[in-house]
Amino acid sequence: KVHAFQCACPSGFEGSSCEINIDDCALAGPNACESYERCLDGVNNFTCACPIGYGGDRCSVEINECDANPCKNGANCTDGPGNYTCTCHLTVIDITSLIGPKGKFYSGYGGQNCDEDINECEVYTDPPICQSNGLCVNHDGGFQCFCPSSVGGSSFSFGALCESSIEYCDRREHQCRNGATCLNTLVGSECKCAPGYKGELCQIDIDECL
Ligand SMILES: [Ca+2]
Ligand SMILES: [Ca+2]
Repeated sequence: KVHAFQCACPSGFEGSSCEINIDDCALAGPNACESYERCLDGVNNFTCACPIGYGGDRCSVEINECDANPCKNGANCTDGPGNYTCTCHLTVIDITSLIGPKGKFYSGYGGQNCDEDINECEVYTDPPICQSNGLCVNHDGGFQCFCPSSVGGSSFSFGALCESSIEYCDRREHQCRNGATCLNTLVGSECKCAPGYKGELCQIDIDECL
């Protein structure tokens, strides 16, 4: 009888000299990973080369790309297959009731990750975001309108967008007293006092006895 020998192979190998690295992917079958083609044979095990967006030992886990918090400044994140979508949180300023359908403005951050400042002063030109020829100054995450002191001579503008205007004479602090008449002027207003009164607001009762 020929002297036969048999090696006790370490696990993962076979063959008369244990020279064969067992194909663990073939053992696991066509669904070893997401597919057999993505299976990488190892020694007594296999690993999976997952397609983008999938993970886990068998690539069966759909990665939630939103877990890394890619969306900034209060934006909502929507997970997708291998990607994500940010919905930016924008401040809506609506003055359509004053200037019509073009009077809806969006302020805040834009871009794919909602981390890029929107330059509201440049984005909005027709009409500009600041009404009444107000000066627009952009800043990170917002903007500011500096309202002109005079609109059309006798009124001034106010509001976040300088969207409102009011006659100087309607300003509460400039209300004339004691039956005086308010006159709008180019730089503000003045009070035309009734007889017997004086002062900026005609608040002083003239003492005729002096
Ligand atoms: Ca995903
Ligand atoms: Ca801005």
